[in-house]
Amino acid sequence: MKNTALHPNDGKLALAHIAVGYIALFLGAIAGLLQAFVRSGTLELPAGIGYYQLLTAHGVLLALVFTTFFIIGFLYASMSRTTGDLTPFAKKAGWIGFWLMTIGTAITTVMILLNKATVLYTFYAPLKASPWFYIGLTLVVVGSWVSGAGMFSQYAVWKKKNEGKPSPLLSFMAVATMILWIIATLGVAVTVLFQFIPWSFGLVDKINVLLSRTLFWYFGHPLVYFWLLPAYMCWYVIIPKIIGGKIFSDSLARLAFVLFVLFSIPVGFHHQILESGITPFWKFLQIVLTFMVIVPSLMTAFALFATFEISGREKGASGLFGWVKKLPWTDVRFFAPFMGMLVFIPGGAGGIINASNQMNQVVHNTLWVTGHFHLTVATTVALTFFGISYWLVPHLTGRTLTPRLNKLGIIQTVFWCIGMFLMSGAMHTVGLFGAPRRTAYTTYGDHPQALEWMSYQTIMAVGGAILFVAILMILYIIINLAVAAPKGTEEFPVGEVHEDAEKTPLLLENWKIWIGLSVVLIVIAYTVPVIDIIENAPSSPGFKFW
Ligand code: HEM
Ligand SMILES: [Cu+2]
Repeated sequence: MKNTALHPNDGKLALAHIAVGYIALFLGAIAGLLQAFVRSGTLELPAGIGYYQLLTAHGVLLALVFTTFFIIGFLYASMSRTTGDLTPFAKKAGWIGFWLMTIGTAITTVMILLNKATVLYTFYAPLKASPWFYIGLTLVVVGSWVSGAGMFSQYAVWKKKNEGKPSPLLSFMAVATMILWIIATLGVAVTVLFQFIPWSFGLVDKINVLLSRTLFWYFGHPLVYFWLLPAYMCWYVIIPKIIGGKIFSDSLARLAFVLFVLFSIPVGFHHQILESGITPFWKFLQIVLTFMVIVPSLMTAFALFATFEISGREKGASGLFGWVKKLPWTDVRFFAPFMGMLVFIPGGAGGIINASNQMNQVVHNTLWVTGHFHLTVATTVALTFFGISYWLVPHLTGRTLTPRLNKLGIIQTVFWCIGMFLMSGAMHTVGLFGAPRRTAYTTYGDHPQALEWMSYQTIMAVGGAILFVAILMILYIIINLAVAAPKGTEEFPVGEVHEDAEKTPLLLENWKIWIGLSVVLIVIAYTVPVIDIIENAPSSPGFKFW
């Protein structure tokens, strides 16, 4: 493994992805800020902009574009760092993928801005957007597949040169993440290519709504693990190095990733608990599989705290919690992802509530759900991605993270946590009182219950404003790290495995077994209900309500 900076060409590829990701973050956050103000009744949108138009832009730009671009950039950088300079094929695939994704994003964004695709980021049928919206999304997905192919070939070349050795942990994790992504996106590709595109072009009149939603959620749940796994890469491999410790166990980390690949896909029905037309047995089965994901999640929590404690004790900490003081609290490369980890505790607990049949009835389609994913993706994942950017961007541009920018990063993290505590806390609470998500400002004819929600929606707006300040801060820091910070070398931290850890069994690297098992689970969980849906679910013409 080389320790110097990445090959400049590999660095450019990663940087290009990260740049598009941050542009999407900025645009999406503007929409988010406006939404929070509209919902509280403080703002009326000018120029005929619709609330749902903004909400579509927010969901697409943040949940789909910011995440996917950042992740692919980070994964490419990780591959180059741990398996050596990218092969010409991997590099070419990376650039073709980048341009396909960027063109797709541009088409999709323009359609949303033209108000021709106000269908929210879940694009539920029978809402019908311009075909170009779906074509843009298809290009994003196909582009990501091409990038995936580049990473797989890079990995295969390394394996061939290093027969019998386990691959570098970070590359193994990048490959696992892309395998999960490709299996998952097959579902959304099928529905978009065979259902939405022909239907939105008018080639067919009707669409099987339940089938399209089922295929969407076949993708939509693993999507959240596609966001999380790169954050876990940082937690498992990068944080140990930053805190001056070692990776607790290489095998445990790999096993956790394999389990995520297995259990995060055949579980989409937990987003459809209240959907009619799916027999309770199949919902039950998929919810049982959903809860299996708790196993690798708790393994991760265990391994991380073990790393923190062992490293603290090796530095001389004593007592039950003495190691806490040994953590580098003033280093933003540690602090931001660590706060992300902490927020994942209530975030994960909320997820268990959402996935539980009875409790889901209480929170379904309320602002509680929105509160939940602003903790998980918009805080745990986002803060970890910021934490990665603080060293990755200067590493790629040949600059350094200065003490001033480091300090600003700490303040940014604190702002984010305070803003999110207010916004997400108010969303969770008012959701329990029944306030619906995805709803513009309304008092429902001054209904007393709806009036009760208003003070919470005001707190949401205050939190949203603080978050937006934090967005401006992170952009200021990133731009500085990219073009203005002093020249120098910033480390790409990669942890080493603790001497006491067990040797890694090569079985964990046998992708044929894991992909095979994943397919078996998917076939068991989906075949019968999907045949039932194809045969019996009614079809609907399209609607345009905006
Ligand atoms: C400046 C920071 C942010 C603010 C002020 C904000 C605000 C909001 C608000 C008010 C809503 C709810 C709208 C409704 O249901 O009526 C919302 C929805 C959403 N937000 Fe954010 N948000 C922010 C950052 C993020 C980030 C960083 C992500 C993801 C990485 C994200 C992902 C989402 C998603 C996926 C939705 C759901 C969209 C839908 O229901 O179709 N948000 N946001
Ligand atoms: Cu889910």
